[in-house]
Amino acid sequence: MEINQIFEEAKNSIMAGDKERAEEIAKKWLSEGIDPIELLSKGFVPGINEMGNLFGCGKVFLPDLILSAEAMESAAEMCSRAIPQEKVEKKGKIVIGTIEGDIHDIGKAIVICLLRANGFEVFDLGRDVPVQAFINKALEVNADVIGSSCLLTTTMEGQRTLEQELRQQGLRDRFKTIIGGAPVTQRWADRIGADAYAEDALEGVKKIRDLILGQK
Ligand code: B12
Repeated sequence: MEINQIFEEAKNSIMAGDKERAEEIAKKWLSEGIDPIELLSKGFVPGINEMGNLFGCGKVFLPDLILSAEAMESAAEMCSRAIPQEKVEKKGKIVIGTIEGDIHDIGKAIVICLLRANGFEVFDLGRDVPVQAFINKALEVNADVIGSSCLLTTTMEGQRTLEQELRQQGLRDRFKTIIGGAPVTQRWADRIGADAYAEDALEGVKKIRDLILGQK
């Protein structure tokens, strides 16, 4: 089968909310040696993004979105497991989570997976995480970078609060910060004073590497 056709099938399985089909596709093509990052980013992810657009303009409803999200979670997990892990000394410590009030975590899971695959040590706080929990964990593990994700425009404010709290607690120079999530932009990062912004997981790994190298 042509590669674009595989991506198209992967996308369709997510849009149909067909978890079994998505798993079948992942299993088959991963075992045939397809690049898991490509299958994710060119196949499954466009499917969930398209569902988001349709949901946004009222063409599909929440139950459909939930089914698609479940299929997406499963496919993302299978692709993540297939990404070869770099067995090197840990390159740096990252504390990461989704901002309080926000339960979206599929994108964050992909970021974490690529970071781990590239030899970083990641502490995943999960989703709906209060600002102070990011700071406490970063202090506890002596993190290099704090990463926050948010998918709702309303929870973006939490990323600003994180910057403010770090400053108020005299910790702003101790950790680098990176922000991400669909509504987030470089402009927002500049406005709130975050050290970096990444549009996707691959760029996230690169920016985090730069932040850590620049720091040492
Ligand atoms: C899947 C999904 C869900 C799933 C989430 C399942 C889960 N476990 O995550 C479910 C169905 C539960 C859900 C619920 C809701 N959702 Co929703 N959801 C989405 C959807 C379709 C896709 C998100 C996604 O997974 N994308 C795929 C991943 C791979 O992309 P990503 O998250 O952007 O992540 C990438 C980058 O952003 C970046 N990145 C992400 N985080 C980070 C962090 C760092 C540090 C770095 C470096 C990079 C990085 O790297 C990732 C990989 O490349 C979006 C649509 C969209 N366009 O985003 C809507 C969307 C975000 N949801 C929306 C809404 C409204 C909701 C609900 C409020 C619906 C409701 N009425 O209940 C609830 C919110 C509940 C809550 N409190 O959070 C709206 C938000 C609108 C807004 N203006 O804020 C969107 C935009 C849909 C829409 N068009 O209206 N949702």
